Amino acid sequence: RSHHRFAAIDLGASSGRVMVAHAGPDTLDLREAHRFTNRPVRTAGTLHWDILSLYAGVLDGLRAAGSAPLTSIGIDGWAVDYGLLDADGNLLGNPVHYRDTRTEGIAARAWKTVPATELYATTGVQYAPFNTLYQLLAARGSAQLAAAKHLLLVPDLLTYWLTGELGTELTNASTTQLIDPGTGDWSREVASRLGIDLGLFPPLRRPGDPAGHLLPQILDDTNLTSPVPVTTVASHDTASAVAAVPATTENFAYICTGTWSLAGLELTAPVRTEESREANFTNELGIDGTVRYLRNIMGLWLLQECLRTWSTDLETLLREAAGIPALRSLVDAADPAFLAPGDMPQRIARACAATGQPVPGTPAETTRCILDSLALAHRRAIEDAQRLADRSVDVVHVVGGGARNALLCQLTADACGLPVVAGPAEAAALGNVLVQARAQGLIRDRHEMRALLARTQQLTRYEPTGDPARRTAWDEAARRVTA
Ligand code: LFR
Repeated sequence: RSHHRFAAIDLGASSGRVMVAHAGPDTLDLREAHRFTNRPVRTAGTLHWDILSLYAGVLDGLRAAGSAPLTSIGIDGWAVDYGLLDADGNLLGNPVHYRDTRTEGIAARAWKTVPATELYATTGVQYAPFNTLYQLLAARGSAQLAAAKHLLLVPDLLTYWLTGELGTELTNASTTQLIDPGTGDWSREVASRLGIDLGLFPPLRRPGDPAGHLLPQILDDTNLTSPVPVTTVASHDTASAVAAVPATTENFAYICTGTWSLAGLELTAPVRTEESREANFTNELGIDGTVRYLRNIMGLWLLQECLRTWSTDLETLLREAAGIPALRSLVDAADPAFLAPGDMPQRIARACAATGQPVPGTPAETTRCILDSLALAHRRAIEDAQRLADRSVDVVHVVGGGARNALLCQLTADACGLPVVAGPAEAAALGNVLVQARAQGLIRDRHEMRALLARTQQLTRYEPTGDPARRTAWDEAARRVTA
């Protein structure tokens, strides 16, 4: 057979999905077998992931994948969060959600032991309150952490339940702020100075490594035909998505859009200068030892959270927003005030009022404010990345769910003054599949992966506006807001 059948489990902040793909040297098609919502739950004041419900969704998805043989399965998901296991392998409590506020003020205390500059010079990871490092410091002294034998990042936890095997996948581990992206190994000195026990992490594995086989019980539950190998993929969803950027040249920037916008460059070595730290750029690891040099931008979360308040449909909002004059009010899409769940329209209104700008009065106006602000944040990230990494790009690839948002893509092209190539929307799942296909020897390297994507996926090109007045307006807006 020239192509094989794969399953990709891809867990996002608002939904999880199980996708089934046929992939080979000339084939790449993907269909959704099952999608399930990911709804965080607050108990006793702490925001959690409902991990058993997600796992049940994964099993439903594998059942829906059909009983034809699967060559392998791969799992990717969001970064930084983890579950703890006791010595018997039982989960100790539900994983805490990165939007929980338990890490407030923790980083500032950690920096008294290891200064922020030193921490960045080693780990290259941008400051975010939820980095695994700060979560572990927040949990220090808890009975739960004291009882823990193993720590598993979320995709690694699901892999463990499916196969019984323990491992720590490297691309995701690079988001813990405990890895040195220059060596691809743990920053042992940082960990020991901060009192973090690296022994909690099972051995590192890399994309393409085997991760065991589905346990007999799971084969029974899902009607899958044995044996079904699980392959380690780039288990950080953003790493999988970057692997699936359909670039045809070297000089590209990417924006992985979903709940977050992760905007930046693919490099061969980390950039850990002071300037880079001050600009809050991160050096996460990608496949083949590449570095994902990017900035985390609050992303479509701002809009998703508004939609929860409004219960209006997105299509209508985007149509109305497209007709509203550009750049009337802008917010800083990186402002930590927007991180936690809650009344988003009100927080945006407050931010506009506090900066003396017109306060959006309707959902469509708020939507426009969000999309303009996001496009501007994309521009700033891509400009800064080029300057800090001393590289230049001539195209911006938008992948992930936001690739379907034509208004956001056009505004991003206008703001950046560069063509935007949008798609694939299911980049994380495709990157997941392609790494599995490569592990089977069906595809040679990441360049072939990208060429296959460019040949097989439907992509949409957005040219920046040629209108000099509009270009000037974006330049002025960029000076007005810091993001
Ligand atoms: C995107 C993502 C980002 C990470 C954030 C939190 O889904 O993985 O890369 O910063 O979620 O884990």
